[in-house]
Amino acid sequence: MMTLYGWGPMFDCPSPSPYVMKSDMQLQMLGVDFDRAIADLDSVSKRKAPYLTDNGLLVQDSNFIRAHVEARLGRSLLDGLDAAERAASWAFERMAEGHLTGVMLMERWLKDGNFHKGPALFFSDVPEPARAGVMQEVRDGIAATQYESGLGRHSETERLQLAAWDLDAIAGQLAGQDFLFGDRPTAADASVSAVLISCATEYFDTPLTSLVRGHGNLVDYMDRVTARYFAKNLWPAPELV
Ligand SMILES: N[C@@H](CCC(=O)N[C@@H](CS)C(=O)NCC(=O)O)C(=O)O
Repeated sequence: MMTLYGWGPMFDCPSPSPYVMKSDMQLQMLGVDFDRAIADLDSVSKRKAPYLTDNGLLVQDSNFIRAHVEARLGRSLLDGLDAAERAASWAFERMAEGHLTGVMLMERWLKDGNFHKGPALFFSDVPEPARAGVMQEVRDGIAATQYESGLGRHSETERLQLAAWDLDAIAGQLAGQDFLFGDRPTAADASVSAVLISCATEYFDTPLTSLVRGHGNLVDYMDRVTARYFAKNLWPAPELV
């Protein structure tokens, strides 16, 4: 039996993590039976979720989770796509996860109001006297990482412009289709829609919400994906709040 480790609904999203949503959707797309359990980041070497266990074998990272399950089943979430579509699929995933997510992360973690009603909840198990210091250390680390990547050197207006160009590209690819590459979901739909849902949540005070929701086809797409994969919460109660 496979178990996917992550977190269920928070911040008016099916998971606080776009990567957990992505793996959840991809396992559903592949049609495998799996359990869901709350992640314990201290128990795995990469200290990130999602991770998967499959009869004792540990697989870390959403990309390797998909590759593992596809290899086991002998089929792929890219089946039916031609070479150009497969290339575009990977590029859209990397843009959403490697770029757009950076903007979303800064909006959630580095804006005080958003941080305190959102990611601060992850620190509820840190003893009170140490909590503020630990939270500040983590936020400083995120700010430093984003500065190193270059994203943190832009003004907020510039960052949002970059996000708007990502969203234009996704909306342009989707156009009037149900999914990114036609009428059935493929690998990139899980990755891209999870990032869109994370950016579009109205839980946080961020211009990203209206940037995503300004594209009617992206709103319909998120609704379609949510109805298909997240109609019911199958995650155990969160241990983080
Ligand atoms: N490349 C990884 C990214 C996973 C990731 O960044 N997960 C975040 C949650 S959104 C995490 O576990 N962060 C904990 C930490 O960095 O300490 C994947 O695709 O699975």
